[in-house]
Amino acid sequence: MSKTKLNNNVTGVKVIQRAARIGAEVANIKISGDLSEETIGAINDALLEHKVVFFRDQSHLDDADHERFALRFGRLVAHPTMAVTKGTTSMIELDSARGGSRADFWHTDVTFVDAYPKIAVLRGVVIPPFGGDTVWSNTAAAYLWLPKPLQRLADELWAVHSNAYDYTVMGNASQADRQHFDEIYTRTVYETEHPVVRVHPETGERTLVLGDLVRRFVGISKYDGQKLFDLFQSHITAPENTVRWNWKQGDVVMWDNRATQHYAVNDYGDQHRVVRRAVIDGEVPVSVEGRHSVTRIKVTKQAQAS
Ligand SMILES: O=C(O)CCC(=O)C(=O)O
Ligand SMILES: [Fe+2]
Repeated sequence: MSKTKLNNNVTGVKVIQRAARIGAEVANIKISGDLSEETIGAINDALLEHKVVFFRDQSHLDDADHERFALRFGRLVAHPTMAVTKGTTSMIELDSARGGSRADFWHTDVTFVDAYPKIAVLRGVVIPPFGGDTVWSNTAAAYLWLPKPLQRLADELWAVHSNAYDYTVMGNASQADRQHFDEIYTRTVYETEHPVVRVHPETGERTLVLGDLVRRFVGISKYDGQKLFDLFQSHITAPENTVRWNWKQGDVVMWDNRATQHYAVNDYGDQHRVVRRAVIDGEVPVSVEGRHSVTRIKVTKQAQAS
């Protein structure tokens, strides 16, 4: 049964749960950079509890308003390799008309670096009449619902995440997508080791850190690693562990990037779809034993060539 919390007395904000394990709509709110501390606090609480929050009808926002709102949750950071959207200080644009802009694979954003973003704020700029939903999964619930022996196994594992293009994963990628990955997305190649289980710095929950940027597990053969990856990833992406959002133009969606993965469904054909994203600086993950993630490799291609 869907739970609707009473309006928050101070802020008037209403939180409407969308699925049992993840996702809530935040209603009765007009997003801006000038919201009160109480309202920002109420949004942050809803985000920590539900992992992804949805705001309808925010068409009044331009890029500057979007960044000012995001700034209320921390420091804005540019993507390590992708170009900043013109006129913004840090945003990226994903435009379906350009190669490499359909994020149709399960991932947490930017896990190829150590302190990957803690929060992302995504705005629907051009939304097609059908298709183009996004799905989010709860990586804290995925851990919580694992049987104890599998939790203990995950606690001990570490994985290497990289932005290096894996041609075996995206066999049907277009020429434009491949070129985009080679020339822009992997202009600097990173490899970072993260614990498969990180302790969430605000909630203390244990969350699984996996997704399609994982290249291998530390100290485990490729073949065994693939089976382990499939095992844990299947718990993360199980339908009951997800929520799916049908975008309308002007929607804003915020997710806790420390406790979720997402997948942009590529079912809108040649229709035009544009979303813009601001992200907030994150913390270096810490394992259940208190060890921190480490970046092992950072190589810029221009530097290699010269
Ligand atoms: O296009 C979308 O809905 C999501 C794209 C994505 O992966 C992101 O913004 O991080
Ligand atoms: Fe993403």
